[in-house]
Amino acid sequence: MSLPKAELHLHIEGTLEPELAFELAARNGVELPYAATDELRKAYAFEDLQSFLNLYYELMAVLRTERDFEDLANAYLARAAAQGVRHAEIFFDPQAHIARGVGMGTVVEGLWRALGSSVENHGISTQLIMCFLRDESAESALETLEAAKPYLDRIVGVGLDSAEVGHPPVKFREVYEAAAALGLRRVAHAGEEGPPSYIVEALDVLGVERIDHGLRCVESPELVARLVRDRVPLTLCPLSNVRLRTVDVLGDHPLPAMLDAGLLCTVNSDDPAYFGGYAGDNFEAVRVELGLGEERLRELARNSFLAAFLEHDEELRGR
Ligand code: ES4
Ligand code: ZN
Repeated sequence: MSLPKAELHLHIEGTLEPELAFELAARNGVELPYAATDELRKAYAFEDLQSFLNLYYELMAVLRTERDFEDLANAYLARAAAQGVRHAEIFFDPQAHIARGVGMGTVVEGLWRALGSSVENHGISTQLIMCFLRDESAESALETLEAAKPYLDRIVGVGLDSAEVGHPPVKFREVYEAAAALGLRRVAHAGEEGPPSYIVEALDVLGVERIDHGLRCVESPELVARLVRDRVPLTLCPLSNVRLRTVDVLGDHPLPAMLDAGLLCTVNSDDPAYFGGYAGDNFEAVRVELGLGEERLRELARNSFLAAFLEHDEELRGR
């Protein structure tokens, strides 16, 4: 579906399609424990967030050079453009690369080779959001922010991702304070698998402007009322929720009720190579499976520009 939209919840490493993974493995002499793309695709039957993350981190081994990150980003941007994405705020996970000996500079410079010319080449404006891995230590997050200092002109904000349960937002208070002092915008995954209290904590302790996922807010009427009152955007990822079994089937997704409640919802693809679709595919899926009409789909597209870290004139051009 090609309704113009902004994508606000997209992990660039989660756009690694099996074909590109094998191409990069061959180029870099990296052995993958799968014979071919169809065997790899069979590994995409996930039980929960952790079972997905295991494969997501394993496949990153093929990303080694600036050119790899450039190719990865260009492949995403081409697919996103074909599905109506006009603006993309792109997450990346530097700690997952640094741990493999691939430095911050390789990742950011490589991504920038694609993002720097994305408006001309793909018709998509872009921003980068650097995520901290919440299952790593608070000290590691602080070191990562330090390593990013030479590249802050290319990074709009910070986020928090990876295994949620047992790693509450409060663990990252200090690094979020430091990020805010550097002028960085703040978002965090919360309420994907974790409880509604993690959403409250992300708002109160980390000072985030948007909640990534936020799905489990529906368990707390008090929290829903607050999110509605304060117009806090939620970056929902419907196909991701089905694949990671947060909801049983898409027809059970609370998105329609969340819109009816007045929540500022957006629809995004999360890790599209793993979860069965890009931004337009997510819009199409909620249209078909949740029976959302034209008005609701336009509202979701409008919300995506309202919730973006865009200047107002860019926002108007994006519509
Ligand atoms: C992620 Cl779906 C999801 N949740 C948390 N962390 C992530 N990293 C990449 N995809
Ligand atoms: Zn995510």
